[in-house]
Amino acid sequence: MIDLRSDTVTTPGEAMREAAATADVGDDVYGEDPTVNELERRAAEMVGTEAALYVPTGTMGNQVAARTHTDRGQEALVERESHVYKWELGGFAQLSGLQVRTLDGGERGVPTPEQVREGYVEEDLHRPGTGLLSLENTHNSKGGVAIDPAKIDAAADAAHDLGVPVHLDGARLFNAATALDVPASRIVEPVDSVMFCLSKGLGAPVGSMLAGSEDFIERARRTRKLFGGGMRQAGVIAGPGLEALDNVDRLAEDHEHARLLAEALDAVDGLSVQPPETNIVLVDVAGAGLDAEAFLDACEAEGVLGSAFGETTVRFCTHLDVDRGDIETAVERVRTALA
Ligand code: TLP
Repeated sequence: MIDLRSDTVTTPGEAMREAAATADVGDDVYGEDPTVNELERRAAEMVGTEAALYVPTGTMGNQVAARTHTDRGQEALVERESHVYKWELGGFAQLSGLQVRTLDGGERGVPTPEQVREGYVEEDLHRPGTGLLSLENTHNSKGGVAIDPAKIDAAADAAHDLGVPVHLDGARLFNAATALDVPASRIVEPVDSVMFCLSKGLGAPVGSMLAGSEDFIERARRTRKLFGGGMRQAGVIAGPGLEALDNVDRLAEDHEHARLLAEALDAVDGLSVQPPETNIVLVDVAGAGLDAEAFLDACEAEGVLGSAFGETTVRFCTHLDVDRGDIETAVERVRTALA
């Protein structure tokens, strides 16, 4: 089976298993796990922030950030197709008591400064006040598009001018940095916190990082505890996380595979493919007279897995566990599935 459902499906290789087996550990709630401490130090260094916090999942990283930045009852500005809005169980409302106001970030999923200003609500006797702007890069739902740092700067500056802090869901931050050929720290520069996942394209079995100022991370550490994310001898999972940081340099390979996949599938009758910018390929199957589920069932019968991303849209994701040969085989199988 060639599994292109997500870049989360990678399994840890020998080096990661070895790192897990040999990690120095301690109780991380006491701040005594040397492997976690090293991971937090390196992660902060890589994104150019003062500090970072190891969290079990990307969802927890985003939710901890929202809770740490805001007061209950405030509003959060989120993009209408963003992961925090669509796929985190309404966590901003459930876990932080936030009222969410959605902004339509258009084709690339990034709100303009005008939209931020229009969406802002000033606190008064009747109105809750805006407590957060949340952005996403790469934008998953829009097809893994890598948002130009200038666009992030503009939205973040507009929020800051209104005294609103900015969080970036950078689950695939390093994919964005690779595609844009800028250091990740450049993308992170204008925001107050960033979450990035170790468990996606970087291949770790588990874990994400939340990064920001020392003061923010100190408070986020308390929020993580509140959300049940205070871990103990977490070095056994942080060890593979450190290995994952070494996989940043190979993300370009995934992007190249996505490009090859997209080109080949676009040439198939009935399929229309958005040119990918990173490792996510969105395929519109309407022209084949199928909906996404029927198309995916046919693909699965031939040995290829993808995800439904809309009525007639399917997502294929390239990752560490598929090579060029797998991509070529996948294309053949999709052709057979449609025949
Ligand atoms: N995304 C998953 C699914 O939930 C859709 C995937 O397969 O792409 N932010 C973004 C932009 C994400 O894409 C994801 C996961 C998360 C946050 C949450 O990360 P986890 O799964 O670690 O909680």
